[in-house]
Amino acid sequence: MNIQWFPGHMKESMELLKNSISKANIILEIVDARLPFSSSNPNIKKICKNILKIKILNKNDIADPAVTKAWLDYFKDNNEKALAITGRNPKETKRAIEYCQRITKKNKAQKTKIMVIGIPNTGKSTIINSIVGKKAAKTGNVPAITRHNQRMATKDIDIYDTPGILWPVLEPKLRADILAASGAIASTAMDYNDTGAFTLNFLINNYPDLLKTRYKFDKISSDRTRIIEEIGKKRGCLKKGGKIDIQRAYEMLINELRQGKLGRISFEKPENIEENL
Ligand SMILES: Nc1nc2c(ncn2[C@@H]2O[C@H](COP(=O)(O)OP(=O)(O)OP(=O)(O)O)[C@@H](O)[C@H]2O)c(=O)[nH]1
Ligand SMILES: [Mg+2]
Repeated sequence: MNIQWFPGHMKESMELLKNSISKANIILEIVDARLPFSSSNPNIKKICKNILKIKILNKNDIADPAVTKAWLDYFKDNNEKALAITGRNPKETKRAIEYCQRITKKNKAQKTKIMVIGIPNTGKSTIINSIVGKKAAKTGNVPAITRHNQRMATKDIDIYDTPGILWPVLEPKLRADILAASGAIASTAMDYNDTGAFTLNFLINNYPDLLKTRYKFDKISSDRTRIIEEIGKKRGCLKKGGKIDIQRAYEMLINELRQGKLGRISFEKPENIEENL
């Protein structure tokens, strides 16, 4: 199945973002640390114009630490400012804000105006709540929770939350698959069998030991169907009559991966991004 998800509200949000971006003197682009390339909206560069931008690699707590380090080196080599954080952790978001304040070199009397942008479900609203110290913005574990721009303020900063925005054609397929597996695509726009098969294959090729440990396999079978059936059996994903519900088993696998239950996993490395261009 071809994955596309660009509903009307995202198109409108993009227009609004274009018209409101100049309110900011610094932009935080929140990407998912597990997929820092694929989770960066290719249209963002154009609209950010000359405004200073920092890439925040969020959800670092569930990304592969060695791969995150490689990404930070990659961004540094490409003269892009980037920080890896865990957005739920106020100490880490404070570090991000202090960094913003340092590099905007603001006139002390003026507030730093920060616009937080990115694709759906990367943790924008969570980061803002952690910065302002209260649950000011609505958050959730499904994409497209934030639907409007919202300004929050502290003594020193104004910070704007914005809706997550994708782009009209998610290509190539590998990029769309990675986005779907990570949780950036609405469940109604993806097929759990397809994304599940992609995810299982990815884990077998890249993190076989994590898969073995989580589902208590002695070895990884060469038969993919058997593996997902075993997972389904272990998680009680059964249909009437005791047959394994493969779709539910895939959904379970994807959800456990998204929650970091298999361990710290990254979907892409800097040396592979050509595959996703
Ligand atoms: N593991 C982990 N989960 C996080 C982190 N930050 C946010 N989340 C989770 O990611 C999910 C999405 O968080 P939100 O803050 O609603 O994301 P958003 O980018 O505002 O999403 P939209 O408004 O839909 O675009 C929630 O389940 C958060 O708890 C983090 O640093 N680590
Ligand atoms: Mg939000």
